[in-house]
Amino acid sequence: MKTLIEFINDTQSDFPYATGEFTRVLNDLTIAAKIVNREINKAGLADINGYFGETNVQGEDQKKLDVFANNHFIAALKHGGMVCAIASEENEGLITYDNAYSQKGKYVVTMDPLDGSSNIEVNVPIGTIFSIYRRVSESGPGTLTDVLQPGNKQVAAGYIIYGSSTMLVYTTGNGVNGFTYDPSVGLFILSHPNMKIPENGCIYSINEANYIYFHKGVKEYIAYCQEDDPSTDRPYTTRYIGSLVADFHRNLIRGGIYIYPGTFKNPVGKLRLLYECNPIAYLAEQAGGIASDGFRRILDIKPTELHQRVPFFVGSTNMVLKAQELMKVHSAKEVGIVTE
Ligand code: AHM
Ligand code: MG
Repeated sequence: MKTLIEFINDTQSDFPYATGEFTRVLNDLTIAAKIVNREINKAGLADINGYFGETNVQGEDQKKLDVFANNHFIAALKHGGMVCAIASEENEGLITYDNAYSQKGKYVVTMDPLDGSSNIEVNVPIGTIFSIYRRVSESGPGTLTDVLQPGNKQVAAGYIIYGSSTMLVYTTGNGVNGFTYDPSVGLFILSHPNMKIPENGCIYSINEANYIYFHKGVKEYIAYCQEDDPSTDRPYTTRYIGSLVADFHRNLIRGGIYIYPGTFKNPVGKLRLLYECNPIAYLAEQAGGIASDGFRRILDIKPTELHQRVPFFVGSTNMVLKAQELMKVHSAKEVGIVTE
């Protein structure tokens, strides 16, 4: 059995960024993840324990779990002192620090502290998604330029899935490895070494309720998935949890495609580039898959805003390529995507 810390130590020489500081960032993220995991497991007790916006017996306000998660990830990273700025889904602006110690941090983190949080009350898997970048500014508090880097500059990315078991899946640009949390000893144990997404898959994941708003290319891809062709295992099967981490995790293991496309109503879709699509895209590529907005590689998009949204097609290489081929019935411009 190899623990996460042993694994990081063993693989330090494999990648250039694994200084003690970088390891500390990863470690800080796992500390927060353990606390969030403990809290999520108690979510079913919400009503009797007075969570979610109630006041507890000490007179403290009980935060919603997504706020709770956000606070704990920010606190852990701040305490670690290796990160000079954080961009979080829960915060409109960039989070920076006043103290000189944290301002020295070489890294910036973008994160969605609790993705799919609308699924908490129904016991469906949810997740934390994160990216780590090297800062580009020289000194002082982190800046927007530090976090508005294209995904191809990520030093590491990963997610924690709080599911039937809790797992950390991450990459530092040298493949993808998965660690299952053993709560009895409080350790993440390497359980899924060198994860690879099958080149072909049979699962497509998309919220088909939005079908009437989809562009022709997306509709044609759905029709393709539903055609009868036993030689290519079609019709495929549809699975959609509505938790990106959980949908991606399943497709990573079994093979499949996840799509959150742009629509007539929302040309840029729903998912956020910095802390949802970029980290998942990096993991997908590192596992042998691909990720695009239907036209371009996600990791090459130059972000202009913290909470920028982007259409998202990610998963098994041949499935995403097929979807991209069918998307060509329209140009990117025609479906409202600005490519410069
Ligand atoms: P959130 O960040 O508000 O939780 O939204 C992101 C989630 C993804 O996890 C999920 O894949 C998607 O939104 C589901 O959206 P929809 O309900 O429109 O299908
Ligand atoms: Mg989210």
